[in-house]
Amino acid sequence: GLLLGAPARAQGPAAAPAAAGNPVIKTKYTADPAAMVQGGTVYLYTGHDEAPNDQERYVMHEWLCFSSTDMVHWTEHPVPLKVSDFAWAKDDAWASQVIARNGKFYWYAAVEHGTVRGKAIGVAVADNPAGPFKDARGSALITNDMTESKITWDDIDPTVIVDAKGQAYLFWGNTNCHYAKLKANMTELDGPIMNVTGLPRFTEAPWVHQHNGWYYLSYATEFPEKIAYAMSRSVEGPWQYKGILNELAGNSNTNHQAIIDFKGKSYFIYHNGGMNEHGGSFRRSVCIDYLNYNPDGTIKRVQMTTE
Ligand code: FUB
Repeated sequence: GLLLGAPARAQGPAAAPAAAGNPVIKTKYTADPAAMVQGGTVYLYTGHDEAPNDQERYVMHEWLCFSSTDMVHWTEHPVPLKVSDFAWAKDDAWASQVIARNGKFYWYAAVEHGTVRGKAIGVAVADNPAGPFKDARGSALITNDMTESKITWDDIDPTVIVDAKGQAYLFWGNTNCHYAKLKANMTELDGPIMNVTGLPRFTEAPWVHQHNGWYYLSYATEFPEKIAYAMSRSVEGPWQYKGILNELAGNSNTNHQAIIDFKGKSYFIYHNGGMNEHGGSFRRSVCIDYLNYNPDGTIKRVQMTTE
């Protein structure tokens, strides 16, 4: 969590306590964070773990959006996107990411396809970061074809970036990490689907970001999951593996990260299963810690905190 010095001073009997400390969202179980900076505001997008306390399975029907100007106090917005907003999808609001382009906001999200067996990736669009979002295509952008992998959940966990030349790329995958160019309209692929090589023990959850002239591809490795990362001068690689970024996320088999710079600091946003006695792999919670780069661009291991 973020050590902020003195807690906010109570302003009277009705004042709420300061909202600092991990997990950052305490009112709901949240998972698979993605974050986007727009001016002086950070938008945090998450899945919503709705599994009853006695059920050990994913129950996820919608995504959530929170915003903050200080990374400590978060305001929840009305539910901006649900599985049912994709008419072709049937369930499973899994991991996602939102990006700004040409004055609009594009949300890439993994769901269970309604008619094609397996997971698929859709894209929704909005005029505002908090939505409301609507399906931008009326069909999946990526659909499982079962040719490359026998698993039905290999087309998950989209991450999106526009590189320094203005070319947009979508990365995604489980077991194999895929990528493809996006057209300028952000709703169609532009060319073939490629595989990223050089990512040892890739499980899922790629996140691609840029910092000081480097591209970073962080991802969940092994299972239970740690987060590892690779660096490259080009978003098309070659990627050089740089090691583990953070350790197992307490009490959750999965870990899933977003990395941003905001107001001069860098942040590692992830989830664990530590909110309360019911927390775990299917009732996860988003946490935030500082991320620190070394002068050569490599990243120090994240120190997970409870504050
Ligand atoms: O939340 C469902 C799935 O679990 C995500 O898509 C994976 O990244 C893992 O966190």
